[in-house]
Amino acid sequence: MKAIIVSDLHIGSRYFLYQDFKRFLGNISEDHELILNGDIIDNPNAKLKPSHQRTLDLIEQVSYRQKVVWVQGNHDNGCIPRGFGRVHFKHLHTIEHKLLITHGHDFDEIMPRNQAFIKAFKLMHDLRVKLGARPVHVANYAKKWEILYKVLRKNVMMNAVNCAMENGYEAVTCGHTHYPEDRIFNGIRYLNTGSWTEFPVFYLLVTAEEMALKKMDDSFGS
Ligand SMILES: [Mn+2]
Repeated sequence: MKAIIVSDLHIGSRYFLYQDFKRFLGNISEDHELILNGDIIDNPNAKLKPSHQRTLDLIEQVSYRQKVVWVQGNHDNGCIPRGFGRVHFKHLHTIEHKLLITHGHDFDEIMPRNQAFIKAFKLMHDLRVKLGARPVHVANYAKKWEILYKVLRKNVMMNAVNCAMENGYEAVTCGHTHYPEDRIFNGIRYLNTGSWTEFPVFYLLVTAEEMALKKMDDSFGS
């Protein structure tokens, strides 16, 4: 089975790189399963601008042609766009006993416990942008807070790895942290597919021979 996995598109967010994603979708071969690993929509209650709505429509079209799985994240949890093609909505997905696929918010013990802090953090970020700082997604801003960000990434990775190990998977892939990485921890491979709100963008390619985190322009011509 061949699959392509991406996460954290955040369709609807001003930072969603919709043109790049459109190009990416247009290049996926039909014999690959497309797996959208959470936070595909930024805010299910907000109306999408036409360019972002077109992205959703394209995903729907792809689902008539090949298998599309949408694994829910914390942003799009419970959000099922009405009459959305043949897309399969799931909480987690697996590829044989090779790979466990889940967004990763269930492994995050830091953010849900610190809502007040996160709210203050987001306000601070908004204010910076209003004062003229280069607008970036809030997760991108968080990366400047290195220690905090490292703790968050490590927490998600360790819990993901433990979960994979307990359930007999060789590898696990998540999104959520917006930080692409490919590591081995306690003998389990952990792959994070990053996000589509900042460059470079990544996708995970799974074939019978390999599992590889690829930068979009490695194989998709510009
Ligand atoms: Mn996200």
